[in-house]
Amino acid sequence: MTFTGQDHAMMARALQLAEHALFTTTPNPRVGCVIVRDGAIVGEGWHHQAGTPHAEVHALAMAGEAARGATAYVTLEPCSHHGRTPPCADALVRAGVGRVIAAMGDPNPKVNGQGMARLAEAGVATALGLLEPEARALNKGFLSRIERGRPWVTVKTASSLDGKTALSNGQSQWLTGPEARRDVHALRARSCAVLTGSGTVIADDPQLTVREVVTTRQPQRVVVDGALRTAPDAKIYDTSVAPTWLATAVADPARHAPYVGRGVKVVVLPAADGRVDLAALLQTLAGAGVGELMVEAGAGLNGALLAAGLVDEFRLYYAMSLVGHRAQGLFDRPELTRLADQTRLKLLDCRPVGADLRLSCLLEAA
Ligand code: AOF
Ligand code: ZN
Repeated sequence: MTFTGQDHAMMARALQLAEHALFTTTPNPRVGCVIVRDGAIVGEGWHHQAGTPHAEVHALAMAGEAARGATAYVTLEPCSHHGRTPPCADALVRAGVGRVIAAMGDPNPKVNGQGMARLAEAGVATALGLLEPEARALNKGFLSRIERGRPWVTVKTASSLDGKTALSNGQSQWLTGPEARRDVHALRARSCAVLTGSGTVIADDPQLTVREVVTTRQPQRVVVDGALRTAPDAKIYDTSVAPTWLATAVADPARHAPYVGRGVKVVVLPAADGRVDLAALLQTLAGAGVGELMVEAGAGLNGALLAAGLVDEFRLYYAMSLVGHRAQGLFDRPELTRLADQTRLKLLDCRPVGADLRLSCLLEAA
């Protein structure tokens, strides 16, 4: 099917609606829906939060009788399963919608084509693939979790222009300015979880919560601490603020007790040389519904994730300052002896944020 200019405009609107819930739907995808009758929008909706009605239900409620014979634009294939809510495909059929255009199929094995099939069986005209790249980008975490069994991993760094995060004496606050900090909090707010390492917890005692932008949900925190070096009274283990995971190679329950007592979920993972298996950790997190994982860690964990091929995206903030090459860098990795071994990134976006510079990049191979 060829799509018209109006089809594009309506799907773009549906994507815009889905973005209203950027911070809140995890582990569910962000989904928007627009219902159009005779060229006019008669219903709009988006999925707000897991366990609450899906996008189509809100849009159908707004459209009422006007949904009969109308076209529904949905950013994700309508569901066919009884989950926490009944199937949207059935609701669309019942409302008498004449045509459903979905930006992309839902890879959730419980749906996976059955939503479109159910609509087609009921005589509804269907089409798939309008603004699909945009729809996939919006739900890169949900898709990664389902299609690859691991979260979409974005490593965030903040450094001087010469790529240093801290002086060799450990001084690190602050390089980048308040605008960049707010931008980082927005990235945290959309993430299902934020990952850090024992070194960062010991050096900075961070909370890794969202404070600079408005949100109703805090991301989970995950600490990689192979040898249990972090203090159980660290701020990040205050689980009254947000859930915290502790990933360790130490299997002794007696040593877990001080963390467990604070409500921390301790996961024991396979390890080599006391360093936890990061691929196994990501698999565990995906299994628990973590789609978008943001990494705010030091050069050690950043380098280990990079070496293990587990980084998808980079969000690099640069202060317009120079601190010299004796300070601490961003990615700790074995020294390269051949330039052919360099990690190449693809630049997606480059913009000033306050007085700082922000780069968004993908791993070139991704
Ligand atoms: C839709 N419209 O707006 C969304 C869908 O646990 P439940 O019942 O909320 O179902 C969650 C699953 O439903 C989720 O994993 C995804 O496959 C689909 N999400 N489907 O028709 C929506 N959010
Ligand atoms: Zn649904």
